[in-house]
Amino acid sequence: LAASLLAGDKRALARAISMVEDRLSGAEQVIAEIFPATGRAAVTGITGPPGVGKSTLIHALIRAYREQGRSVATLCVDPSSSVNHGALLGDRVRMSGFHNDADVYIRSMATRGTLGGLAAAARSALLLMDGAGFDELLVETVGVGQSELTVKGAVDTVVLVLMPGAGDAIQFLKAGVMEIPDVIVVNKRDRGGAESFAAELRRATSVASRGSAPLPAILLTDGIAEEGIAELIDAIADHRTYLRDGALRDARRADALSEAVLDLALEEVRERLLRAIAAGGAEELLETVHARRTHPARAARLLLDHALTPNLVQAGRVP
Ligand SMILES: Nc1nc2c(ncn2[C@@H]2O[C@H](COP(=O)(O)OP(=O)(O)O)[C@@H](O)[C@H]2O)c(=O)[nH]1
Ligand SMILES: [Mg+2]
Repeated sequence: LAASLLAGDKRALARAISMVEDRLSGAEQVIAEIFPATGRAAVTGITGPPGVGKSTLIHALIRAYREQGRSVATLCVDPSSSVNHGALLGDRVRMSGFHNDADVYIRSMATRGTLGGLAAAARSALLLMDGAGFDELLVETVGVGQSELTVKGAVDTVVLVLMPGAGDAIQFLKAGVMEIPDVIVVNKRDRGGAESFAAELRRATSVASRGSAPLPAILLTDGIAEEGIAELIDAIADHRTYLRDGALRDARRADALSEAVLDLALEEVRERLLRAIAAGGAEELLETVHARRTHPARAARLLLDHALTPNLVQAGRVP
């Protein structure tokens, strides 16, 4: 499977992503084999509230990148809906124009268990797309504020999509609740009020400056008429140049990988603890806490030691 995936086989890619989603045991082995070949794709996150036109813009971006001869894989991560939810289905229909293009791959991913679990699955899916040799990876995530940043670390360039009247976003930006994105798109400019909204955004982002980083480019688009798309592609390219010239891209990616390792380790610790507790390994210890002979912080440390000690497994206390 890994060999087919590395050769660019989209069916192998689809299967590997499903394995990741379903947490099948072979998934880790596939990732292990393709991981050395990753790190080549340029990754752009397209984020923003529901209904602003993210999917529509991604559709236009795919077409524009294909005109440049670049292959494109997109991942739509929606923590709020199941796979059968209308929004995702709508995405599929809207994007089906690329069905016969071997250099386009489109995938949706909905909630599985925890948000952390979804973020981990999304990160793995991006690695797999990268390994399959796609030049451009576009990740659609939903939300404003902090909730949308689940895969931020795995993304080189963050594009925030808004539409005129989305005043919440301006408040979030001003208050520093939301990190300032690399590019801001005011979509649905055909609806009016887009220029004044963009001006407000310009003020908000210059107030909430972020050190030496340049202010985000602010662009107006019409996703349906596909207007402003070339400018958006240019703004993304400019941000890439900025990252490359400052050697920031590799530093960011290194940070993201470190973070991924830490996240996975935390998840593993959590799972081992829960398994140890489920296996009854903590009962006696907890009884001593109930009897107030062991205080909670000490019990927690003991539990952690037990859960992380492999010979407990050998002793048959943890399955
Ligand atoms: N008037 C107008 N409608 C748009 C524009 N872009 C997208 N839409 C419509 O807005 C709705 C939501 O678009 P969608 O791409 O699904 O938004 P998403 O939830 O952010 O992915 C759809 O009905 C689109 O046809 C635009 O530039 N102008
Ligand atoms: Mg969408």
